[in-house]
Amino acid sequence: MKTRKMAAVLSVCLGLCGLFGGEISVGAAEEKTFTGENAWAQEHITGIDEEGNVYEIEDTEPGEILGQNPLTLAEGGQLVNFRTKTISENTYYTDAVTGGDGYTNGQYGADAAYLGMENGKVKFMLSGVVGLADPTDVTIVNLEEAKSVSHYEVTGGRLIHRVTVNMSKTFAESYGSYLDNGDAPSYLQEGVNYYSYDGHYFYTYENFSNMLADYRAGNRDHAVNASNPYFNYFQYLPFRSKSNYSASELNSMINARLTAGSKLQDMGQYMVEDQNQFGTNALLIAGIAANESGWGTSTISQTKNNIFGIHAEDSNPEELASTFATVQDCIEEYTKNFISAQYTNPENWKYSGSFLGNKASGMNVRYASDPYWGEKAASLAWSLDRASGGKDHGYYTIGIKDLLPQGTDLNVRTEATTNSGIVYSSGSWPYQAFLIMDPQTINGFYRVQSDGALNSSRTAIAKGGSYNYANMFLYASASYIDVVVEGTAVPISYADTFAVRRGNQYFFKYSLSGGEADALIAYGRPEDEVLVGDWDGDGVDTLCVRRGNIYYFKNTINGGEADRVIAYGRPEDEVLVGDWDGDGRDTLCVRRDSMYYFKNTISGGEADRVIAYGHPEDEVLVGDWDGDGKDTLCVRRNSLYYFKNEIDGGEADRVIAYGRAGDQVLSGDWDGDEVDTLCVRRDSMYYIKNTIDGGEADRTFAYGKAEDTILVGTWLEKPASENR
Ligand SMILES: [Ca+2]
Ligand SMILES: [Ca+2]
Ligand SMILES: [Ca+2]
Ligand SMILES: [Ca+2]
Repeated sequence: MKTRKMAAVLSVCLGLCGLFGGEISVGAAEEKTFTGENAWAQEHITGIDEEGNVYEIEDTEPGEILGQNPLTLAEGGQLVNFRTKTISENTYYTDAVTGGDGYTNGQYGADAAYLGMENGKVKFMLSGVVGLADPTDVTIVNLEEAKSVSHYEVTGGRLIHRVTVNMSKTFAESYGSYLDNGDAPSYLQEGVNYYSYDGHYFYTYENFSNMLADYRAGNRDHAVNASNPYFNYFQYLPFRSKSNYSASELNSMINARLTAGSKLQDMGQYMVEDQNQFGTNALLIAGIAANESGWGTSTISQTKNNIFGIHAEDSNPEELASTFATVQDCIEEYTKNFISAQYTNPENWKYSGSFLGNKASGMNVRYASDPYWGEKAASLAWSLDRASGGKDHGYYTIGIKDLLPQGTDLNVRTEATTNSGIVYSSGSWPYQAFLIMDPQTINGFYRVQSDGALNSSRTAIAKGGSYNYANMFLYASASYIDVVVEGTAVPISYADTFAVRRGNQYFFKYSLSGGEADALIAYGRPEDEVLVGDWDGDGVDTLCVRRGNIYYFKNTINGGEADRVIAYGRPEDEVLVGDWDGDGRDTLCVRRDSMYYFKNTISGGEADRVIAYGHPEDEVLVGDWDGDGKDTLCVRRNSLYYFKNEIDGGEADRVIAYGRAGDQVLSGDWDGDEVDTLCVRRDSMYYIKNTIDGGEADRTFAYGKAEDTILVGTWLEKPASENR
């Protein structure tokens, strides 16, 4: 087994510590060994074609090595040639920004930008990383003598990266890869070749030497997008995101790409299941699996159900690779123990950022010798997404730390203040991606999805691989993060949102938007009546199942035994829920025609208050209409609403007309200002209004099915930092 001692990894301050104030952490030294996770990929070099097919490159002998010895180079030379070795030999280098070791394989990407000699080493930029290589490992090539040079082009509105694997041959002679980088940005034109060795800033051929000068100077002044760097969405989408495709949709999408006998048949569903359990975006996992297994056709996948080449040690990959009873087992092992527990875990030495990335940052740094491994998986994710309606790309807001290789090591904290504990720091890898959960900052911080799985108090990294999207978030200073993708995802709400009930299944949604549920539980029986309230005053609403006059209260959102059972009133009573006395706990009110029997404790016995109000046929809503902390009634007659702010009979305090007589109406605090307002429902459309008056809805969206039973509640406890 070829392994390599990692040099001590020290956070390099680069003289910027003072400038970055308290948000820079000093990393600890560590020493590790590493090898590619899928060394089979070094025996069988693969590329990707225009159709997203993964094919084996057969021309893998170094042959005649193009270029000159760096030590005897007279002058000139713009390119570094890494194709100087046989396929099983990696080239190791030092990352000039982080000080860590890196590795690449010239058979997967031949050319790099030549930045000159430094302390006897060849300085280069390749796949984003600025590195220092031993002069005996590489040659220097003049731009004019290379028959193929890696570049970007716009084809059919797509940004395509053509990667050369052999500069002594043309693309037609040597194949290389054709990597879809997504929708081409508007500043790039069809018919022009653009050059970039970081994938973010593009240069024309005329500016090739200016590009090298910019790289040496640490700026991108001559790029066509000098102030607007490009970030390939799926290459920089954190793993701690969710695909919008359902299990059955991802199955169909992948199946449509397969040839008979592929091991990926019907595996999309497990990628979605494991995503929801281990926090590993299913579309990204599908992209990795497709690349690592040649869409489920590789020998290791066929003979060992190993679609990721796990433990295919390079001394004898086909022999040593792990065997799995089923492909499903392999997906679980990979998502839980490789991605979640290691590559996305900032306390694990393999972590370099929780996204596919390239050689500068992301999983690609330590995972694969192929410098375009992350871009390849992203390319296949693009191809799946593009063929299926594009539901995923552009959905999340992505922020980047360091738009240039600066080496900032950013603290990530429990709350939105520098007084709060540091849970982890990003490390000094540039271009690190953060999933920004809410584009609105709090006290100068973004709420971000945590890369590492967290303990329940969000104060430390938890081991084991399980991940909970709603509860595992942290805060990072917005001063060090630039938003490069403004997503369409609606932020998590800590006020009222919806849950859909189907039989005894409850699908909870944590934002006021459509799409897949965030949590699902089974509780009680399909015929049960269900009530929602905050029975214990902890700020979170939970369920109560009613059978006749017996009420089964539950204080957590999960199945299992009730926390409290009481008998109250009669089986035929209509029951309302509200906080009638403003103590923070919801209790019941029994209605019999126009008589209301209010109870301020969860117990049987006499009512605390009895009033007569409205007519027996009135529809009644409950809410805190004036924000005084106490719930009161609102009587509805067709499209007229009579709001009352005290619990007594007599005249309404306010009357408005809203919506149509046939509308279903819900009440809730949709915007978190502690005042309840109305939401009109028409089939599966919801029209939310944040003030008590008529007129246009503040927010409209489709959710679930017209026949669904809908519940309203605050399902998540509000974190301290979210008091805006
Ligand atoms: Ca509660
Ligand atoms: Ca109460
Ligand atoms: Ca009130
Ligand atoms: Ca409100």
